[in-house]
Amino acid sequence: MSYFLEENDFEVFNYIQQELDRQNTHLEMIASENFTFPSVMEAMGSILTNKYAEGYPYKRYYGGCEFVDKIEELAINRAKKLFGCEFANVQPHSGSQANGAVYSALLKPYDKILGMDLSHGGHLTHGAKVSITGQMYQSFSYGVELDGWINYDKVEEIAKVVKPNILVCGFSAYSRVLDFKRLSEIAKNVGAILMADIAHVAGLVVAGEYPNPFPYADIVTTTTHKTLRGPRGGLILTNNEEYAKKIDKAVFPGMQGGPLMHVIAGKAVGFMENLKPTWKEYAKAVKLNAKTLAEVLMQRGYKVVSDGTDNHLVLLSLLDKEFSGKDADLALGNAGITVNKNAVPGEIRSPFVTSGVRIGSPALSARGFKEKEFVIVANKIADVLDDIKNTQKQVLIKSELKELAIKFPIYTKAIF
Ligand code: DSN
Repeated sequence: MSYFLEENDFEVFNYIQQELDRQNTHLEMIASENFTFPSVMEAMGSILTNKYAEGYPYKRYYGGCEFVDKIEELAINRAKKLFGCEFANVQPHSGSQANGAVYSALLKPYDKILGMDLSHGGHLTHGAKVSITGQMYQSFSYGVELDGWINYDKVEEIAKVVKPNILVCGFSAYSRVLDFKRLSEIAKNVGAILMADIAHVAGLVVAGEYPNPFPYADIVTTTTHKTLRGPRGGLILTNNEEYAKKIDKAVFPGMQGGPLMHVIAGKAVGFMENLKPTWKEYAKAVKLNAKTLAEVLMQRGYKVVSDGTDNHLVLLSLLDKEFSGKDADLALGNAGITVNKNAVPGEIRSPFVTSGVRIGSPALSARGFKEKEFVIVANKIADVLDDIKNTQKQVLIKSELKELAIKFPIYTKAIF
């Protein structure tokens, strides 16, 4: 009997090979995506997927956990070292699960969440009405000003009226630094817990390239696959022992059953990469490349929300254009540049259409693109948008960018 995918299920194998080709030859600029390390994929593709380990290290409901206990312990210790905190739960299957577990640990149904509005750059799990977090709890939101910046005085005014149990800060589409100190003062003044969801910027935080929400935030959540470049998954951190105990219970047995031990091993391996001195170079490049992208786009006459970026993403506003975010997303896709349409401050179109695109630097930085290449890419983006109906130009740019992409190979094989 053959164990290999190619011989056992050619259909799936074949699509994975096509996806390998897509990842190698297109320019991946979705701000929340990245290319993880082959060592992380090796751990994720390992026999650890076979093991049930409900519970926590050395307190399991199953036998045979002596080695997975060590692996989870490594992941926890590395996470604590990276973020400089006392407690870590590495079991959430995703960022949404992590946020849901924090709420279920610390809130009663109909308690109040105050988070950033989804259409202003927040996340579904920050209390959006279409999410369970906006249905099970009373949710309220703050946003950004028309210039794209958060006005903390306004956040404070809203917090004073709402009196939330949890104030959530963090974002999916905000290109500036958050003032965690000010947010913690606002939270304290209204008796709220401050939860910072740093999914987008965690990889910059651990490199010292973005402020660490500790010691200001009571709880920090993140995904492990965005700027952190680890496996797809979630993580919860705190310095508060009482919260930590409640959070552990909320993750298991509250929300999840068996932890994904192969992913937890991937998290441990990813955290090891984040602890290396070379990680700082990567994080610096991510920021510099995003800044370069914003500058070139502005020089080419495009409106960048907040007139620049302090992190890994650029939010391009197309409010002054006749075409939408959806049109831009499609045209750039045709030219081999993968981005996503995104709402912008002062949005006039539906969430399915929008007037903006979100463009990120993490994945191209992971394959070694530097400022020089980002200047080329930013100009190609402007070339496509300047002449958005010209599909022939898009085909030509796609082949030029493919030439550029293959000079920076990322993976030689798809299956590890
Ligand atoms: N889907 C993620 C993003 O693109 O930002 C958030 O979960």
